[in-house]
Amino acid sequence: MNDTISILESALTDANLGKLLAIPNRRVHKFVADAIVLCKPMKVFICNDSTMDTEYIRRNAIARGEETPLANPHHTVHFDGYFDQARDKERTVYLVPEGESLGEQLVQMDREKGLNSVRKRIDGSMEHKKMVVRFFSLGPLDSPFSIPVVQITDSFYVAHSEDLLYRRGYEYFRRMPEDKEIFWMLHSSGKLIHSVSTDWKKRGVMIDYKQNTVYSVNTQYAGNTIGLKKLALRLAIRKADGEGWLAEHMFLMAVHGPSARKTYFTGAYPSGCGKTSTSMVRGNTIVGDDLSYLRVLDGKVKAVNVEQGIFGIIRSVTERDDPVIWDVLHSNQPAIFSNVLISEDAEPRWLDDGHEPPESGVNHSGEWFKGKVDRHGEEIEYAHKNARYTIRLEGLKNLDACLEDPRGVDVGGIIYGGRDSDTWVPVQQSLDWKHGVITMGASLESETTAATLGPSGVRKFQPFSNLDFLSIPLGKYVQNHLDFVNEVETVPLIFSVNYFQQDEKGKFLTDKSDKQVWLKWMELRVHNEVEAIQTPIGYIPKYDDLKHLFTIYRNRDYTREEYDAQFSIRVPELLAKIDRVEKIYRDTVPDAPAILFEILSEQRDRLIKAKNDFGDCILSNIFL
Ligand code: SPV
Ligand code: MN
Repeated sequence: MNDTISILESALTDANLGKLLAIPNRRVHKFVADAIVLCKPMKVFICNDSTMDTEYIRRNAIARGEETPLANPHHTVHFDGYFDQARDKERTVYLVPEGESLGEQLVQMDREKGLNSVRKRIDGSMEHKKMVVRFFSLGPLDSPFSIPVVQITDSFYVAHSEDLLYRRGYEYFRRMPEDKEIFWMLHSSGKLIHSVSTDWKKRGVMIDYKQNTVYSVNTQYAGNTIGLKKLALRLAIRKADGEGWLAEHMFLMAVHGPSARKTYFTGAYPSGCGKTSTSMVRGNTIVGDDLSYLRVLDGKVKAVNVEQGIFGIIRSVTERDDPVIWDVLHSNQPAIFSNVLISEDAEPRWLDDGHEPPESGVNHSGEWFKGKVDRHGEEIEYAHKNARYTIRLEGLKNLDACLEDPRGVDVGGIIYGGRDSDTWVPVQQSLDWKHGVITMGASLESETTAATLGPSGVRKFQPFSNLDFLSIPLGKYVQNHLDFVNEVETVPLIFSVNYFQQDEKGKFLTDKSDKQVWLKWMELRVHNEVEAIQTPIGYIPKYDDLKHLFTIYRNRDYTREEYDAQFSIRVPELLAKIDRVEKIYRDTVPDAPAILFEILSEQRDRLIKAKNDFGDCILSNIFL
């Protein structure tokens, strides 16, 4: 009998051993055995996705205090530690073998050193705990897109969240070929006091891409712990790089056009910049809100949602603005709320929920009362800005019928959007694919939000909204985007949007709900059913077309003054942006493709000419 089996036999009950060995894959057995030797769990639970097993996970999340039941019996709340409320970019590190480098933009360290360090932290981390082993698929099952993942964790909250967010894969693991590439995730919350990770100063996410393995330790916040979300994305980007496809931080939705036509769009916006809310705009249908895989199949660009649920920011979700989400969050659909406040009557409360703020309750700081301050004397809000809800997509009224299509949906357009107060217009189309990849995707900047640790509101370089998750040198990644459509007949159009444009006094120039109009305009452009103005920065909508769309979809008059304020071309800001972006690529991206600099410099020349002809702030109509 080999080592692996004897380790499993001594650590697992017969029932659990039976479930594990029913998966005929020796690499799976070995990963579990190695994790047992390292983490030394008191017990091991293998989840076979039966109702009994998935319910066991949910019940244990509650019994162990990782989740607290709410008045609605299908709802729970999970709290992360006070200092563990967002993704920790600095402590998310690639383990790079000697002689390799991922470029200046990515946090990395020597692989051997990193492995030693993380293994030390995770050694014995489950001594008084139970280890949970789960099997999932990223992307639909039995599809060219599927990637199987094994998740090991000592957090029932993580295992429960994944049950809502990902496709269960136990049966898929039983039937897939033994040599199928697998992603491996090992997580421990570490030492817990009151169910919260206490060693957060020693937290870390270590990505060992050589072994397709990610370690996460001493943290609970989903963005640092849910292996299938951003941890697997980093491995998927490398796999995609090797195989000629794209793994993206993008929503996927169908915009409904005339005569019930459905046109699919992906959209890449940094965290907290309207990605989920765009994918939920009413009158359209959602496939996914956060992660998409894009492949060329049969000469077409096809996409799937990597996930089957939403881990969405709950701040500002209101009955009026987000009726579909609101309904699900007030229904019998399962939901986990995180870092909201539990009111005296066991209801979840979040910031800007459209009701009077509460006076007291329990939140991520413990017992909360109005006026409570932290150790620096700063007032603690009643819920965290990055508080979230976790739900399955299946309960949404606006769910698109193609979520599980194993061949994906045809992509008509790709949208890049950031939080950009002074530069980009609300919507525009690139001059062509390469222009879109370089001046929109590769040039994206956005002001920071509460989704990552550190100050909010600081303008940051955010290429493709995917920099946080990039696991290959940035230049290579840009080149992959440029090359992606080489064999494609109908190339998707590329657009940019900006919902955060302000005037000189800091007033927002557009309303949240206007995104409906921008989407419908883009849909018409994909089918060449509306004209546009060719400007130095791209194709911009004509006033009359927007006026018409505002009447239909917003039921209001859209004035020429609004249009002029929103769609004027702000030349000095655009030139400054090109300078900033170009400098980053020149100084820190040695493998940046030459064409990137050519396209930026052509755009700069067009803008300087326009400035000489028409001044600093140019009405789009001048280019008619
Ligand atoms: C994001 O921050 O982009 C999210 C949530 O989608 S997290 O799981 O933290 O990545
Ligand atoms: Mn995201």
